[in-house]
Amino acid sequence: MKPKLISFKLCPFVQRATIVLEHKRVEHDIEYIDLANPPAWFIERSPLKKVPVLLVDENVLFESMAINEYLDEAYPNRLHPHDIILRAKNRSWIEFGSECLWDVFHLSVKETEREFNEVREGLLSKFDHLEKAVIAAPFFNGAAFSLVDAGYAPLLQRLEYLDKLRPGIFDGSRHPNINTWKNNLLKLDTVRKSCVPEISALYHEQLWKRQGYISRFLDKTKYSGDVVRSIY
Ligand SMILES: N[C@@H](CCC(=O)N[C@@H](CS)C(=O)NCC(=O)O)C(=O)O
Repeated sequence: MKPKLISFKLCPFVQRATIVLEHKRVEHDIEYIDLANPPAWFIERSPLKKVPVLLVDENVLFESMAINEYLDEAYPNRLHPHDIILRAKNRSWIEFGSECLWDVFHLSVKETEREFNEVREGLLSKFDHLEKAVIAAPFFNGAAFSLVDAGYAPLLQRLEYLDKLRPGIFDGSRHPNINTWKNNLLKLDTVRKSCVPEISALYHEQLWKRQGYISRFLDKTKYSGDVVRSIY
């Protein structure tokens, strides 16, 4: 049976898994759920009530990186490095990327410019460390695309969207390796196909519903009526 991914269109953690599914051309089904109103079967089956969940026969896999490691081991063309130290370091940096993703989430919800800038500075300080670890020629480890690249592409994509709205959030001169790596990842077919085609419009709509400081930079003519605030 094909694996089935339980997804939410805007979730960057789900996108980590769809990148690997695309990259390895794994035949799979996707079911999108509304996280604001999750179905009862999902609450029942997802231990943390979070997406992604991957259903493999009767098994419920959860946590994006556990899912990606399963996909990497189950399908040909291994993405994690062979060397055990490099593999462990990649796992560490993926975990670091999850922390950065929470910063990007906070950039979307903080209400004042001051709070927004505090989160931005926290993220850029994390990037000072990441910058030294990224080879970016063209990928994190060098030539080969790996799970760590899949772990960061959704984050770098959202950062790009935010930076387009309010230029200067990301600083390519402070983080040139990350900048090159970001550009290399965002032009990959597997990354472009890993989310729904309307992702940037959906992301903007989500920013609007979150009504954080960044939403001031959206084109307000696109959003009419009363704002129904929601983090989803
Ligand atoms: N550590 C998890 C994070 C997954 C996560 O936070 N997913 C969010 C959507 S982007 C979610 O399902 N949130 C639902 C909730 O917290 O109720 C992973 O890597 O898979």
